Amino acid sequence: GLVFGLKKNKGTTNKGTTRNLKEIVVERCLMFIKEVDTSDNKCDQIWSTFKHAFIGKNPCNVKMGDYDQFIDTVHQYISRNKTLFWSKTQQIAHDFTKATKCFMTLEDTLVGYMMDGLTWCGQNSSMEFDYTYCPGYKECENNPVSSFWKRASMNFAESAQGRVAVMLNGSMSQPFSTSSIFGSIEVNHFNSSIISHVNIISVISSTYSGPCNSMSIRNLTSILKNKRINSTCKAITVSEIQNCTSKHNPQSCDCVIN
Ligand code: N1C
Repeated sequence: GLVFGLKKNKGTTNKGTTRNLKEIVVERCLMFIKEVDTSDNKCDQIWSTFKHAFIGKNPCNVKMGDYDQFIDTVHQYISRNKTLFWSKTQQIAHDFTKATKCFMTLEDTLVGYMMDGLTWCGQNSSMEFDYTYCPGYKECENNPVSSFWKRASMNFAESAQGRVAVMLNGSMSQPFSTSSIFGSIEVNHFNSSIISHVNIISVISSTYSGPCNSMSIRNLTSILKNKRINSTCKAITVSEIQNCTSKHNPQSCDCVIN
């Protein structure tokens, strides 16, 4: 079975809007600006454009485009050669970026950091949040949370430059899936004039599984090739990654992704 990946909220009952949503989001925004990125951002303005995207709307009718204004309000610089994408490897990808700081996932940018792990939705004909229930992907595709992550991912992928990396789950039958956000949105928004190379990391549980020449990963390679983007693939085990990240030396960046 899977020893890593996305375990949060799958198959469990839906929750409503996270209590104290505004306080949490604004506090995270202020903290991020203070500690991580001192760029010119106004957290009250960011909060109001975020809220504007979904408040007063049917929570099954919030689309990616509803977050356009929010995305434009957040000013975020993403350094070259640092972007890490992932699909079905949420936990290990974030453990890696937290331990090494060599790469940035969407959650290491202001947009993703503010909303990580939260739930939100509004209601038709009311200016209130719904604290009892928010629809998930199974109820309707155009829900506020899913549309947010799609829109944020699109922006993140468009701004990726230089050598980028993606961690896929090599223990699954389809490590690269065209129905995932990575496969359906991010890859399609890679800008081949600014991306020079994609490092595909197939995360596996043992050295005998999930080679890079599976149909699924070859499909990703050929999609990238059609976009004139070079790629290489390397299989690495969960324990190798954990060994690399526990050393805390500058070499640990190259140890996983090179
Ligand atoms: O559908 P996925 O993975 O391929 O999406 C992952 C991909 C990453 O590269 C990220 O840049 O898209 C971005 N992304 C997030 O950063 C993110 N944080 C939390 C996409 N989704 C994100 N979530 C939630 O996890 C969101 O609710 C979405 O539906 C899942 C997708 O996870 P996945 O299927 O493992």
